[in-house]
Order: sequence, then structure tokens, then C-alpha cells
Amino acid sequence: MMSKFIQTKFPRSTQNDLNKVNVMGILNVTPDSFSDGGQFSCFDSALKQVEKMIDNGVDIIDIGGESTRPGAAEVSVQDEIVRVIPLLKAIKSRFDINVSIDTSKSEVMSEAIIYGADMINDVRALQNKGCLEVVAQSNIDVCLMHMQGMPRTMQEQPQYNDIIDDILGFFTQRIHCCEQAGITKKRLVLDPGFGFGKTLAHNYEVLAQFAQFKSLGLPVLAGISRKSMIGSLLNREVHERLAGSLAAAIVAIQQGANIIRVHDVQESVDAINILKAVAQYKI
Ligand code: 9MG
Repeated sequence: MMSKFIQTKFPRSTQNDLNKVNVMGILNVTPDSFSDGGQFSCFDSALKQVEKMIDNGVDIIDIGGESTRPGAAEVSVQDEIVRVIPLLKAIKSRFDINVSIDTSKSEVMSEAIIYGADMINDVRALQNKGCLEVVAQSNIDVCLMHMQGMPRTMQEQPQYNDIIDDILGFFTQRIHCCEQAGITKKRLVLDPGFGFGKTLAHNYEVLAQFAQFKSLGLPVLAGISRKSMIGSLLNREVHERLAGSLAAAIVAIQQGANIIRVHDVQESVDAINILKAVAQYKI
């Protein structure tokens, strides 16, 4: 059976098609989230935020119940389920919108699948115990993100031979594992993982070479919004990173990003609409 996500909105094209760029809106339901500070940890305000994102043109809502920022506290399976699953159920019963669940825990994935999630967004690329098996038994899509090390220590001294080759090698290996487990390629999305075990220079090299990740023939996601690669370069606090985030998203889209993961949906949709307007007149 084809997944709902693929049938409705999801772009499978490997070519740059601005009309198929999807905006993934971030909904962190963690008390310690790095950029929204747990603002949406209360159920009702989370639902209001979802409604606002939908009004502003979001394509996918990404719900996360465990912060992945460096040094963030770990969350138990039960706590993560309690944070994420009631919200998933409420969103699915009230709105017609794709929902992705940002998790690396097989138990959370399993619940998310039962309650109608359209995608699993796994910063550990299904490497944790049981994850490949749970996803293989469903028809859900998966975003496989690259990360060097683990969130607690990943920014200590990231090192690569050739960062683009290393990430491509990682993707190739994870795609192979997924296929072996029974998860077909058409369910996969790749993400080079900005800020996950990468120095400032690494992040800008990945952004400059973003088009290379399209060579594997799968959709590619870029998650740059409000990250320290924006803040450190521009010397801006988290709440001052909108302009930098939009500029970086545009650079990724111009190199074929199919999904951009953002905090600021309205502004991101506006930026994409400018690109579309310009594209009409390109020869
Ligand atoms: C959960 N999360 C935080 N940053 C992310 C990124 O860049 N990509 C994906 N897929 N998930 C992320």
C-alpha cells in the first residue's frame, strides 16, 4: 500500500521544482527546546500554533518531544509518548495536515504509526534498536538524518575526511539497511543534519554543496532554521536569526531541497513565493 503522505503532497522529483517544495513547521513540545524555549509545551497553545502554521501554508507539522540540542536532557519513552501522542491524535482529528514525529525511539514510532503519523523524522536514521523493524511493518515515510556522534557530545570535535563524501557514504549505508529490512526507497527522505556533529565551517560546506545530496535520487530535507550556524556567523541571538535562516533556506532550495524544516512558516512561504515568481521569467 502506498503511504498517504506520498499520495497527497510529497514530492518525489529529483529535479528542482519550486512548486513541490514542502514547508515543515517545527512544533517542539519539550520544556527545554533551544529556540522556542518550551513555548508550546502546553497542549492548547500547541494546537493554536498548529492552526496558525496551517493558515500560513505549512505542508507538514514536525512534532518533537525530546530536544536534540547539544547537552539536552534525555527523556524516557513514557514521557515522550505522553508529550507527543495526544497531540498527534488531536491534530489528526481536527486538521487535514501531514504530521511527522521527530523521534529515535521505536516505542514512540510504533505509537505514532498507530495514531496516523505520516512520517518519522529520525535524527539517528533508524539506527536505534527496533526502529528498522517497526518502520518496516508500516507504510510510513522516514527522514534519515546524518549526525556524527550523539547529541550530548557531538559538537566537541567533529572531524571528517571529506564531509560530503562521508555523509553520502552514510546515506548509502542507511538506504541499504532500510531496503534490507523491507523499507523501500520511495519511503525515504535524506537530511545532511545541519549542526549535528559539524563545525561552523562544515555546516557552510554542506550548504554550499547541498546539491550533491540529490545524487542518490531521493528527496532531501534542509533544517537550518535559527541554528547556531546562523547565530555564530552573524552574532545573533536565537530570536534574531530570521533573516539569516531565510537566506540559508533559499540557498538550499535553489540547490534542490524538497523540504525545509522551519520555525517561521509564514516568512518561509513568502520567501518561496518570491523564488516562484522569479522562476516564471527564467529562460
Ligand atoms: C529534530 N531536528 C532538529 N534539527 C533537525 C534537522 O536539521 N533535520 C531533521 N530532520 N530533524 C531535526
